[in-house]
Amino acid sequence: MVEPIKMQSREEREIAIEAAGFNTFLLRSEDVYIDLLTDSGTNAMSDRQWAGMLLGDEAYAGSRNFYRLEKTIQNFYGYKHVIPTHQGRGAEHIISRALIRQGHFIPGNMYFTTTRLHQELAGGQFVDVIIDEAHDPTSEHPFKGNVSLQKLEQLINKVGAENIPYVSLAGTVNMAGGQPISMACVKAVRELCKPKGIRVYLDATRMVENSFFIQEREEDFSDKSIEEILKEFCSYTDGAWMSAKKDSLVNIGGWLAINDHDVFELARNMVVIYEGLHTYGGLAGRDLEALAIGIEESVLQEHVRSRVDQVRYLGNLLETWGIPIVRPVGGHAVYLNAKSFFPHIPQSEFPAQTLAAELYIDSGVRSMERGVASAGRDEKTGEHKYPALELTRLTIPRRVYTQAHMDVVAEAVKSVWDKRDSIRGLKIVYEPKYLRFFQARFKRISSS
Ligand code: P61
Repeated sequence: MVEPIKMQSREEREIAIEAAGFNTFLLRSEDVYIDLLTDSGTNAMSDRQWAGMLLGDEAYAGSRNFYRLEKTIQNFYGYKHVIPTHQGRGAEHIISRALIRQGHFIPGNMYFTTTRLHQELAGGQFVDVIIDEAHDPTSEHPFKGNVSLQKLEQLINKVGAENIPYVSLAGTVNMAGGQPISMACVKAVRELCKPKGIRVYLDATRMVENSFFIQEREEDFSDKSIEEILKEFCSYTDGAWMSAKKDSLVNIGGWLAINDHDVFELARNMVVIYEGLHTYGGLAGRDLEALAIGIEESVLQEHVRSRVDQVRYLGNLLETWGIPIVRPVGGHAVYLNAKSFFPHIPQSEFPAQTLAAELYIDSGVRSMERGVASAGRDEKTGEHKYPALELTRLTIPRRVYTQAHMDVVAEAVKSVWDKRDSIRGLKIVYEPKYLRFFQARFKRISSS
């Protein structure tokens, strides 16, 4: 199937971004030329997946597609019990409400927007225990998603194991640049936590891509398959939540998987309040089928390699022109380092948001801010949280674009790079309370 795309004039794009409050989330997709906003739900489904869509068993209860999906997740991820959800944040909501109480602390390898919000809404406080290198865009550490065991241990000693419902691990780490966590690290976290009775839960959203990096970079794993690495990694955790819209190559879907039977029962009961019956979780039977097939396809070596290599191709092109990006290039996106791109724009004037808006105006390429707008405000002081990383994400959907598209994107970024000195920052003029970056509006700061 093909879809016509529009190439608009610069003037038309100026009007569109102004109408969108300089926020790429508020653009109409019709007004976008190459869409690198996200790899979430934007992947192309295969012929097998589309064929599977015709096999939907849309029974309210006990759909055969659910049992196939359950078996597939048990097979590939290795967990005992499975609950489907409409997408990742549905699963985050349920696991957070099931395990977190007021006054709890949840250590994790860097925050993710929706994950942290659900943990906070359940009464917990997220604590970042990722290694320091993750906050440095120039560090070449091969596993920048690793947990600092020292930071984790310090937190446990300070607040007590009984106040830590689980360690929240993500593979790969989205906000750090799609950076992986090593097998050695998850094992060590497990060893530290197990005797203290602290559970380890995994955000498995891009764990297939993480497994590829383990295969490539970690000793003893080069001759293991993605499938074997994925299953071994998950075996060191007690459960996982998943946004299947990424690794699993579907447009919608998610799940929660849990080994402990009591926690599973609690979560399975909650899913009927917020998502739907526990055998469909807000999804149609056909979606469950496409997801099961997507999981099988997602672990194929050639698929993962070509996917990660395409991301690197774009990163390497940008680097040859001296454009600052997060190193090493991660699994699903190239992250422009907006602080270095616009050293004259202070972080309070949203350099990464500015870069996303300017890139769109210049070329019609849509990207996403991952900096101060995404980080939100400190609840107590009301001030912006200023993250060390101020990034603009060029996210590559799976099986959608060609290398030629990557060339166009690189040239588009180069064009903004060449005029970077003349570009001014933004001020925020509207922001909602939760996850403000999705709906906030900005205006250009005038020169006078
Ligand atoms: C993305 F700007 N990611 O990267 P849901 N965990 C992880 C994710 O990457 C993730 C979810 C959980 C998106 C969509 C998105 O601040 C944002 O299926 C590691 O989207 O509910 C989603 O899964 C949540 C974009 C989400 C954002 C939050 O583009």
